Amino acid sequence: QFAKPQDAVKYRQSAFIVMAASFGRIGAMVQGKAPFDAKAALQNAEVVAFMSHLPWQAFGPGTDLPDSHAKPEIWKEMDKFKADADKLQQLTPKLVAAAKTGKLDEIKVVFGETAKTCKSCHDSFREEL
Ligand code: ASC
Repeated sequence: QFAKPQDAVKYRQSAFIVMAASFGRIGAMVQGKAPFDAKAALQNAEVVAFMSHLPWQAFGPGTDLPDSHAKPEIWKEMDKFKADADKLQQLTPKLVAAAKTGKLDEIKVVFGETAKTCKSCHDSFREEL
């Protein structure tokens, strides 16, 4: 699927960047740093939900490049890594559902759970940036 390991690294980093941009836009609303815009929240939640499926395929064997911020634990504990990815993929449709209610309070709850899921996987598997 990827011609070179570096292509896989670029692919997954790009996917995370797009996902984080949309998640961050919702976060700004949740934190009161941006005005609540229900339509924008839903559009961004849909991007997060779609993107949450993409990065994991790019963590194949031989893609543990030293300057990629990915900890070697990913490849040593692939089952746990995959379980963390699955957890995110179970939560993101809930973020979409919450956004569809148009209620910031509902979005806040799922946003918080989702952010915790991001963070716990980063704590286990991402080198300090
Ligand atoms: C974000 C983002 C992350 C997560 C994480 C949650 O918006 O870019 O990596 O949330 O900070 O704790």
